[in-house]
Amino acid sequence: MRSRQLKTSINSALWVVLCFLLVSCEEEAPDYTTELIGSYIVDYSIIDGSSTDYSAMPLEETRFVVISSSSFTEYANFENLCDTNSVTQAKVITDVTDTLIYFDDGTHRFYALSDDGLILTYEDDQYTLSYYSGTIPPTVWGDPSLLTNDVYEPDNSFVEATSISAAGSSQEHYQAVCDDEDYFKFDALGGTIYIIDVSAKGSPELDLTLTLFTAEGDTVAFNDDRDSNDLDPELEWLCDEDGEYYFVVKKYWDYLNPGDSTDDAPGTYTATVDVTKELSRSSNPQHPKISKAKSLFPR
Ligand SMILES: [Ca+2]
Ligand SMILES: [Ca+2]
Ligand SMILES: [Ca+2]
Repeated sequence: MRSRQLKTSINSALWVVLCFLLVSCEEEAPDYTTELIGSYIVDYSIIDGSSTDYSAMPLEETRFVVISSSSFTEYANFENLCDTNSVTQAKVITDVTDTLIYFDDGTHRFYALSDDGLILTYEDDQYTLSYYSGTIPPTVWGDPSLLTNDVYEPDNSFVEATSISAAGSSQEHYQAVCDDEDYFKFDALGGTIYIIDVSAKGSPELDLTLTLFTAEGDTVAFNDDRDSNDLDPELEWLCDEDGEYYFVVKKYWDYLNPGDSTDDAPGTYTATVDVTKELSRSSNPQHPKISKAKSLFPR
């Protein structure tokens, strides 16, 4: 009798241990989805063999990915620059394994977690993401007054204009997305010829314009291209009266279509105001140019 009771007790104990082990095994199964949940900023991408270093770009031009338990959302500020429509791709997550994220459209991404964030791959494309704690999309995407593309920002108005010497020293600026406008001001003497030079030689796709104003905001002169072979603007200007003068540098399409930023390439340029340079001027031909960025996850 005792033996039967002992056997029953042992069996019960074994069942308890077995159940405990089963529950333990279930609890120890990794929740891969949870590991991926987070907000990320894109540092680097390789798409169709073309590399892009987003970490070197101002905040208004980089991209973000937000992963929740059920969705994968990409944000890019290129299709409607500084508009609210910044979600370029939203996918529903159906499953996550230790290496793969599956979506309801039948596509998938390989992933690998790193100390800093996440690496996503699909065929030969690769995206390196870092954890990001800021607001997505960034506030600047809806407010050009918050642009951060160069050290002179914000300079999108007369009152925020950057002072520049008329003695020939150069300033390096950046023309960004979001209808960036860069205002300058300088003191000029009546009877003096000034040369205002805007050069984007390091950014060959950047097509700039230059408009000169009085301190009252009246337009004095405008130039788009200094000649038929050079998209950079330049003005030779005889100052009539002592005073403070302003000029603004804008991308050609921003000048032509204010508020529509779907068509301009950003880039760096230098601005110089001088009284001594020689200048050769000619006509202002138009140079239509449409630039569209590719989606981060085109497939
Ligand atoms: Ca700027
Ligand atoms: Ca600006
Ligand atoms: Ca131009």
